[in-house]
Amino acid sequence: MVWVGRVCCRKYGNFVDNLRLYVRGGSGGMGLPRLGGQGGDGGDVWVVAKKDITLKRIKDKYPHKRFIAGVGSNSSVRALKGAKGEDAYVFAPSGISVTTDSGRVIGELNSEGDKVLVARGGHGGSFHSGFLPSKGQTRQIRLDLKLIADLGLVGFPNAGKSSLLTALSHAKPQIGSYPFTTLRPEIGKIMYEDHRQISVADLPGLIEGAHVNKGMGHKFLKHVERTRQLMLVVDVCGFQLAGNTPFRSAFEAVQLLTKELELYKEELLSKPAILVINKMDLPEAEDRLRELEEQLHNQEEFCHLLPRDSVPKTFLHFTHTVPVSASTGYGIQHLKQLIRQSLEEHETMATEAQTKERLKELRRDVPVTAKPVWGVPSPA
Ligand SMILES: Nc1nc2c(ncn2[C@@H]2O[C@H](COP(=O)(O)OP(=O)(O)OP(=O)(O)O)[C@@H](O)[C@H]2O)c(=O)[nH]1
Ligand SMILES: [Mg+2]
Repeated sequence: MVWVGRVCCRKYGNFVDNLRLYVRGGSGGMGLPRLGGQGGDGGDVWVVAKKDITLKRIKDKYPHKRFIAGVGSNSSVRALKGAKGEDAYVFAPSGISVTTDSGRVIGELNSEGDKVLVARGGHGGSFHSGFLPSKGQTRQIRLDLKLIADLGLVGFPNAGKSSLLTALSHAKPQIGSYPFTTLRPEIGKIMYEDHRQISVADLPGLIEGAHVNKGMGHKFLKHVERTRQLMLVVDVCGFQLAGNTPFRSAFEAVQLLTKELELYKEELLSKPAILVINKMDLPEAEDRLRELEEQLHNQEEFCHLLPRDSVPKTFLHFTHTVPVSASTGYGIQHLKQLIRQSLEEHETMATEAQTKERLKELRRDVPVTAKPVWGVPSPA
């Protein structure tokens, strides 16, 4: 049996984990030489951590990605001291580090309400400056989501996430035949022969209702936000949490996990995801795998198997679907290679997208009509 194919139509998602912004403090206001009046200072630009914001939302809401604070008021006979310009705020999620374009850290946003000053406003004109104002600070800054790992393991309890991490890396997480063996994330590193390392976060098991804080709930889902890609792990023979909860087949598990992610934050589904079908050493595994394969090829058609409100709005399309056995090691080497491939493809795409974006910005800054250069005759 070899089924390590792609069940994929949309190749990669568009999860945003970093963002480059143009920020400019406001210019100061003019002073008033006749009466010694002082212009108002320009407004400052701040990045502020706020709940329920994502980098993607900032990108969508401000496609130009320019944040410019207000200009200070000029000094006048009525108000010798001009008013300060209005501050501009960039609301961002917490778990962000704010850096300059060259990578120097300006500050970090770790919890809601944290603020980082990214561009100072110019001074208002006063006696000391001959009543002339100064311009505000201008900068390109980057907001980088602080990731805990490249890959995050997502699955129902007992799917074998910790066993898989053990098979892939040197990590030694706790493994148990009871649900919720893993209670907090553990990071393992997959080592490759050329010394490349990829970090994998073993996360607590997800259960139906996690988005409303059942099981490990939000605490767990928060960690999923901070990994570059997802690796869904299902038991090929299905899963039942307890005697009084329904049995879920592998296909149902995939959809229910998708639904939980969707209900918590739809954007999580735009991360590239690999599907690992574990426990291929079990006696009925081959038959169950064939069934799952067919169902994944026609996800919509098989959704009647699920309760209506558990059907996800959009189905996950995996970059790779890989049957393995964490116990026997079957498929593990291949999975290791696919993980690397998936991350590298995504990195290339992200770099290409960034280059394109920079080019677009450069084009915007260059005037449309080129000026003639000295010594070079301009075309008649
Ligand atoms: N037969 C078989 N059993 C496996 C395999 N992988 C894991 N198991 C068993 O499944 C049970 C659960 O494994 P864990 O690795 O603890 O599962 P988990 O997904 O980390 O579980 P939680 O931490 O509770 O979410 C253990 O008894 C493992 O020995 C496999 O490939 N084949
Ligand atoms: Mg575990």
